[in-house]
Amino acid sequence: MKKIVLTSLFALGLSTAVMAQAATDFASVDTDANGSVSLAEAQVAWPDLTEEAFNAADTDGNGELSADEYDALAAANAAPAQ
Ligand SMILES: [Ca+2]
Ligand SMILES: [Ca+2]
Repeated sequence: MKKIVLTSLFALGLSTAVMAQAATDFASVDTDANGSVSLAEAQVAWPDLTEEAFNAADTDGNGELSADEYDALAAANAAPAQ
């Protein structure tokens, strides 16, 4: 499942668009500190993040990203260009 998510994120071209973003660790992005990252919170750190990509990263479909879900999204976006 994770590989499918990462592949879809790369397919959306996010990996290169947000390489220069700073402060993208989970605690910084979770600005209301409720333990999950909403789409709005994620888009502060990742302005080019689409709702489609967010939903793809939200593997349990609860509308917010857990730390694990967010880490997978961040790892996909932060991965070195191939
Ligand atoms: Ca939050
Ligand atoms: Ca979730």
